[in-house]
Amino acid sequence: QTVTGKDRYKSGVMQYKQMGYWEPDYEPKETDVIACFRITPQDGVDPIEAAAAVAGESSTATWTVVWTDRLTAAEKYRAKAYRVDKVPNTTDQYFAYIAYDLDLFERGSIANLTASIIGNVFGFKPLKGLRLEDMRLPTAYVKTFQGPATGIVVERERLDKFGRPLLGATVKPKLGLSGRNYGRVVYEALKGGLDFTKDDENINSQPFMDWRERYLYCMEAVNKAQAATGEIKGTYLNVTAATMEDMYERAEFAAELGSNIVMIDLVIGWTAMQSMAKWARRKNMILHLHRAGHSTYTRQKTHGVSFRVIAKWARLAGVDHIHAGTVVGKLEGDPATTRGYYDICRNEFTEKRLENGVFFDQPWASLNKMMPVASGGIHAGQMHQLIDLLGEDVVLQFGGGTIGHPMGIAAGATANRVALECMILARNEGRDIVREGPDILNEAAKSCAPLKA
Ligand code: CAP
Ligand code: MG
Repeated sequence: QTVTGKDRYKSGVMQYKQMGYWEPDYEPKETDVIACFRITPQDGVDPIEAAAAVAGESSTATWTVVWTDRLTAAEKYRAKAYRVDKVPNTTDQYFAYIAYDLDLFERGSIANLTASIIGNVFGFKPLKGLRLEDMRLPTAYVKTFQGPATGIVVERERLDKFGRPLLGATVKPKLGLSGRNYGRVVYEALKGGLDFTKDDENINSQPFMDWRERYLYCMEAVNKAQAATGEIKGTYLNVTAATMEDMYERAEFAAELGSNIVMIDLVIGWTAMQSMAKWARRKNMILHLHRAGHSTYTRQKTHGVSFRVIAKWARLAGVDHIHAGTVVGKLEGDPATTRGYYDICRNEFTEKRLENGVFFDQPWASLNKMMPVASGGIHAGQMHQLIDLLGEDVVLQFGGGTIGHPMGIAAGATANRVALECMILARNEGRDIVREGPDILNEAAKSCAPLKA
């Protein structure tokens, strides 16, 4: 059905199909970027016309034919909507597949990719909702990015920690501690058995604690904890700031103090993230990404951008760590979808698996792997579930689950470390940790008062 007359006016001008943005016979090329959108057209709008409109507005088109099209290789540059499927069990949603020629994109720039793919189309009148579900980024395009500077393998080598998840904690309360008290939390948590501590998403340089003061006390704590335990430790110093100049200044100071890791928030934007990734590569620094803000576009299931796409962009952009969900914690996430996110972070080649929400085979062309970070409302009592669901290459981060321990911060860290070690041991002995998990924890708690508490 085509939209005509006043309906056509109501839903915006719709002639994208006619302009050539719908090509049902198109066979995507190996080098095409492909996007899968979930489209919910306005009532009465033809889903195919809606898909063509998304293809048009995310590539070359405006609302009408322009003379200057004739001065370009318009046929090549037009994105092609080539497939529209009804979403099962819905009445008004469709998956639209759109192919983009590689030459539509600048090499190695997420800002450029996103300005096309999510630049205009999400406010389009003919659509009630639009969600970018997944993208296939071809090898030729992946090769134009640096990817994570450190990656999982080298991170483990630098830390000299293998065969188990890494353990971390976000310092709490999020805001209000002085530098000195903040440093105490870091020391206690690291000495108690954690590998990392971490600044929270919203700690930068507030009146109660200047960033320099925080870095100095934190690195003193890291050094003391390393000396006390003989293990390599780290603390993610958040360098998020108002300007790139400030971020570089903070990151340089962190490097001068000998930090092995710095942290940024997703809210700084893709260009800032890529700049920091470039810096981290030069400095041999691990770069931790806190996905602060992501739920504003990932949470709604009929509008926005899925986290699997954010994770893909982040791997291209070159962060080493990325928050990717816990399944069992306080924040939204189901096992199947979360598995898809983890596969995007950690696989050499991410296979299409619709049951995990992954729509395409995704080659990574030897880009390093990102370490997923599980954080948000988790604690030692869930250790068996966390290891079962998330595997070994992950940072398990217990903020409240360390600093809220009844016997204190170091005890909280010890409880987490003992829970982790006993569970890995049991798994390596071939025990069924899902079924026996609580028993395994209780056994270990007999000789570990903090875990018992
Ligand atoms: C966790 C946390 C993290 C969230 C981020 C918080 O604290 O510090 O920011 O985990 O979510 O502020 O809630 P707790 P995600 O460990 O005390 O819960 O990892 O999903 O991006
Ligand atoms: Mg937080």
